Amino acid sequence: MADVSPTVQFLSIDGTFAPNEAAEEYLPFLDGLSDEDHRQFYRDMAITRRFDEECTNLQRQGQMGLWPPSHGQEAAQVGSARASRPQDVIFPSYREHAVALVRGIDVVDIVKVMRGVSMGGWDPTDPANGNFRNYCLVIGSHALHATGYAMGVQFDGLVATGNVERDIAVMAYFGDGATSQGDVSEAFVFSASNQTPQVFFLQNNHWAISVPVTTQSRTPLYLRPRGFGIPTVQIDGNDVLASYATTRKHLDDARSGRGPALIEALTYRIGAHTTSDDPTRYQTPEQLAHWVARDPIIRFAAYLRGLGASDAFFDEVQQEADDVSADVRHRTLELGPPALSAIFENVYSEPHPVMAEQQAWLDAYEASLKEGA
Ligand SMILES: Cc1ncc(C[n+]2csc(CCOP(=O)(O)OP(=O)(O)O)c2C)c(N)n1
Ligand SMILES: [Mg+2]
Repeated sequence: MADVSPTVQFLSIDGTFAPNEAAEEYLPFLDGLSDEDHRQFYRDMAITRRFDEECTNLQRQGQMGLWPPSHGQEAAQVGSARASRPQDVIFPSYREHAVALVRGIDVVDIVKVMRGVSMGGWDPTDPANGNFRNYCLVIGSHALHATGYAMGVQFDGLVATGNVERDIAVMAYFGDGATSQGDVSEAFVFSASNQTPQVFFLQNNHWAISVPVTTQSRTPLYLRPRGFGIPTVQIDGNDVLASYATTRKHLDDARSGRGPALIEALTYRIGAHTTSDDPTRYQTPEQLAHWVARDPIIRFAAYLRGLGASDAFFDEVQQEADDVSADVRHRTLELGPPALSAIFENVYSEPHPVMAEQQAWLDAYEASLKEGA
């Protein structure tokens, strides 16, 4: 395959800054990053890792129905999210906890969704929520929502005006498994045809629940959208700088009217698909060890130490991460159960006789239990 280009990487596995050939064109997009920006990348990743562990524990203790971990995918998420501008609009799937954190979502709102006490968690139209749309559990469907939204941005003339504070790019996050969905292919067609201002951010974590990516595709996934006319790049998804620089370039291009792009971030789901799953049934210990050795947070910590970060910095971030997770635990325990009536709300936009009948039946049933007690 002549057009297989190497994977963009800035940081080698031991944290040395050693951009490879594919990274060269993206080097200018690291310009302007301060020491504090680098430290923020680390902080975002470490807090997300800690939050994610706490949520897994809370689910095990019966506080949530389900938890989809982000462990291992923090660099792909933080680099790309930090590359976006406030006015950009983000369409996540259900594992983008680091992106949610960066965009300013109160992460307890994610817990509410997984606990079943909220239908959507947060109001995506509230400016406080960073243009971060709701989590989407219907695989791949939000790629279409994102493309439709990006077409709307074009209709509204909010792209390529040269106003960097106003021009909007759209970014959709989805997984390797999602690329097998028709919705994603249709999104590519409409995006390419309309040259929409958007980035498709594909986290190839090598698994769609228990189905390996090798079963999903006979070709590297980043080559596929090229057939639709969408430029693509494959990156080391465990290198936060690669994720940042490539996303920055392609979001900038999108905002300035140069059309869409897809970034395939090669990463790995360390552990379970969700807390309902037992990955030891299909992940081999060797493959797991290979990827654990490429942990994105350990790699970036080594890089920061090379830049002079001290133990005091890492201790401070650990304390901050512990504080965030203690707060999440505290507020989760206070959430209580969902109201029973909630299952009838939002089924129809207006009152509906069948819903009223079912609710009356449930109320009578609940009352009968109390009578019998
Ligand atoms: C349309 C649809 N089909 C099937 C499912 C069940 N399902 C939930 S997650 C998942 C795998 C998705 O894998 P991938 O896109 O790689 O994302 P990852 O979970 O690895 O982040 C499937 C098949 C679903 N939620 N929606
Ligand atoms: Mg996957």
